[in-house]
Amino acid sequence: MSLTAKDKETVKAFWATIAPKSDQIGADAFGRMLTVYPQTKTYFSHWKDLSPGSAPVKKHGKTVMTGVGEAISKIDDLTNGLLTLSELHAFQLRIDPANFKILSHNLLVVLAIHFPNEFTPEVHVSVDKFLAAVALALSEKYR
Ligand code: HNI
Repeated sequence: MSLTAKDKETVKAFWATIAPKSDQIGADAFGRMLTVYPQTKTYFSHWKDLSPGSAPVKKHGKTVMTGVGEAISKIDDLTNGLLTLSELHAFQLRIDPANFKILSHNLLVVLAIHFPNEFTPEVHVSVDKFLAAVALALSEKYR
């Protein structure tokens, strides 16, 4: 299930298209994850307001999208490229890696809502593969 050259090209082109709305997409996806999968809220219990659209949710949504953008720049070697981020999530934050899939799912949903015309089945499959590869790379340090 590795990314083909065509997948990489598709992901990069799509990400360039969504770039102007990146912050909003991050915030919506992250806020949606906390609402639809409330078990994910345990990691953020130290925040005052976990409701969709709140200041910390917006801020962290932006942070996550920065991470995804970084992953795109390292798309040819995600395991090494995301090593530091994997260590952080595994050893410091102790995030159950099942949550990476949950966030990916929410990102796909929000991308489809914001870009119904651009989010074709072809884009969907490549972005899904890419996010699965990112989740795998982030899980690397758990072994
Ligand atoms: Ni995640 C912090 C990227 C999934 C919980 N996360 C970060 C940071 C980045 C990041 C970047 C900031 C790092 C730093 O400060 O150096 N996270 C990503 C990416 C994904 C992801 C790219 C998946 C695509 N993180 C998740 C998931 C959870 C998660 C699924 C939990 C459900 N992340 C956290 C927490 C922090 C965090 C918790 C620290 C937040 C804080 O309090 O500042």
